[in-house]
Amino acid sequence: MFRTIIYLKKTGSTMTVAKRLLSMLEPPFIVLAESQISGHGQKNRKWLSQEGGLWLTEVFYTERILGLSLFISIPILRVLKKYDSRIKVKWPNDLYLNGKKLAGILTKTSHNIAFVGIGINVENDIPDEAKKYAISLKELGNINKTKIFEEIIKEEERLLPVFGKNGFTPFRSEYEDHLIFMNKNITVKGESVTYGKVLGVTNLGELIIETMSGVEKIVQGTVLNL
Ligand code: BT5
Repeated sequence: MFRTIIYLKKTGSTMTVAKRLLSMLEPPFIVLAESQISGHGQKNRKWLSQEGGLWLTEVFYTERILGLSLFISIPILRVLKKYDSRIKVKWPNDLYLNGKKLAGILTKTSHNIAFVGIGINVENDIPDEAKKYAISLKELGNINKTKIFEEIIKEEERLLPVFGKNGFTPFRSEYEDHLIFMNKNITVKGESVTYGKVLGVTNLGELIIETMSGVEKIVQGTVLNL
């Protein structure tokens, strides 16, 4: 599926390049960079992107938007788990190891086109000031970035048709099995702040929380506990 891969040594952000390339290139394609100067997450939060990490944006057509951002964590989780079985997912789609962030995913959609930004700390060192919240696979030993990239793309290409046909539903229980804070109390900041026990996720990817005033489903937000 992803036969076109644009490789960049250094760029601002693969997200920005991918959007610009859309006027010249037919999806699906991938923009991959060795390093990014202005890598970003949601709400323009800075994403540290030194050489050695896996930084890419995938662009592809999709008829299905709901559940996409949670679904994308599944092929990545499956591949990374081969290297450390303790890897967990923090709703909606961050991957964590030992309570620290290993990978972040940024999903944007425009009509029926998905822009999926994936950042994984693989062979990069984590700067001292970020060591309290970030972790790299490098700490587990010699792990090859290209191999991880190829494995993720292969797994994603295998699973995307399943997602296209059935949505997030077939992946929901696997996701919940790896969900950090499952059955624990958390605080989520979305349109408002919600406190309660995590019961799981819906087939559309909403987080289900049992609060003092009943069960709530959260469409978008940030879990504040990590
Ligand atoms: C994300 O945002 O987790 C999505 C990150 C997506 C990055 C990829 S890299 C390729 C593509 N091009 C881009 O410009 N972006 C995408 P968010 O949930 O907003 O998390 C951002 C927060 O993660 C920051 O505020 C830091 O706390 C933390 N962080 C920043 N850099 C990190 C890193 N390298 N490893 C772990 N945590 C990091």
